[in-house]
Amino acid sequence: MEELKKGLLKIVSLVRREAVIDRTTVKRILRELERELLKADVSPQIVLELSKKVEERTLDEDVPPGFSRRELLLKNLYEELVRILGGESRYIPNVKKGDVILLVGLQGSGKTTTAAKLANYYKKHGFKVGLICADNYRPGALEQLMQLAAAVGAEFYGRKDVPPVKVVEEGLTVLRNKGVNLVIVDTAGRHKDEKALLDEVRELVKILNPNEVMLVLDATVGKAAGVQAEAFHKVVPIGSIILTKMDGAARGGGALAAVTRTRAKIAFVGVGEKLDELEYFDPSAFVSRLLGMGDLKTLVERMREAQLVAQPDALLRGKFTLLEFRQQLEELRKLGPLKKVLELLPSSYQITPELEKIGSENIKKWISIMNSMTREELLKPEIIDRSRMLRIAKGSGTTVKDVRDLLTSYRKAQKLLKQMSRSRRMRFGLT
Ligand SMILES: Nc1nc2c(ncn2[C@@H]2O[C@H](COP(=O)(O)OP(=O)(O)OP(=O)(O)O)[C@@H](O)[C@H]2O)c(=O)[nH]1
Ligand SMILES: [Mg+2]
Repeated sequence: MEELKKGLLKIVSLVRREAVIDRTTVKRILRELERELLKADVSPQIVLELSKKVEERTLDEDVPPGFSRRELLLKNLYEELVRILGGESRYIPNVKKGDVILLVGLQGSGKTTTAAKLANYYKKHGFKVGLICADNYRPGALEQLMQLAAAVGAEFYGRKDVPPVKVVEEGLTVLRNKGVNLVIVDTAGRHKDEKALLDEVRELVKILNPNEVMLVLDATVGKAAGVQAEAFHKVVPIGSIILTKMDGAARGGGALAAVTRTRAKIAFVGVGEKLDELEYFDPSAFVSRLLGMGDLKTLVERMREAQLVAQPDALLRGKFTLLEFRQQLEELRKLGPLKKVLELLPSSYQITPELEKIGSENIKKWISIMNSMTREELLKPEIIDRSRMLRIAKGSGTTVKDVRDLLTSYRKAQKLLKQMSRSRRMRFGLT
């Protein structure tokens, strides 16, 4: 982990030190970033994807008013790092239904320890947790989990004389009868080969139908964690990943980056042997810390806000349907008086008198008109004929003329965006 942190800090200070941030310096900084990430055992494929994305965005996007390209570079670096770490969403067990979590992973990865840590974590969040031991291979596995269950105050079920599939079936009934509303199943990592392990996992999934399969991976293996994650993912849909032993993992950064290729989210990281040494993994907080900037999140948020107004970048490049038009108008409405908003736009953006005339009254009316359209109409405005206009006008309490006015303005806005896009591309020498 330290390796990655050191590398990224170096990049951040490089960004801050450069006298000017232009095409050449951006490229040079990103080559340096690639070197640092590779040193931290991040896989070459991810490194290239990341640096290419940051480069494109930093050179393509307009700098929102009041910010510098330097800040834009930092923001994009931050956002792309968060993205490769799996974005921001998480599994939340359902108290009412009584969820089942199945823990899988190779031998010694830390499943049993993690099962107890999770029980501890969810208990603190108000769940009544039960642990099931589905490991009848390793001697002492049952005793290990039973003791841990007692230590964290969770219910326990396990028996050695029947196959794991039977144990979990019985366990579910027994634990639920005790009022348990979150069941965590610990499985065996020891098998004669990987195929036997995966076969058993598949069978357990069939019987249990778990709400969440969590894959436990040892972070000390570095980017090899990605290969393991993919092997499991082929057999069962992995929802969350837990990386253990991050406390001692010099190559933890590589492991983190590698596992997200399965599209599973990193939910927790294990940072020690003790039962409370499990951390909820929040990619954005994590990346802020890595980049050594507590204030980064604020910067990012302020910039996002400014960009919303100044730079509908995706729109400029892609399609601009009524759906996007409505979204833009909704943003405008949120931001208050239109005139003010328009003043924020960079002067290179020619504001036509048409756009300036859009009063807040119109915005409200237009949004309600668009709310009366079908999705198909929003995506393909050209299909809106007179009879559709009539229906839409009726639905939104407006007139056919209003609908027609809206469509005219939409077309003007579309044309304007096209022009802006062209001039922008020329400014950056992209055409
Ligand atoms: N430092 C550290 N050690 C950990 C962490 N998580 C687990 N361990 C240790 O890793 C070792 C293996 O943990 P177990 O939980 O028994 O692993 P397992 O996956 O259940 O192993 P099998 O049942 O044999 O497949 C134990 O010594 C744990 O204390 C962690 O986050 N940090
Ligand atoms: Mg175990």
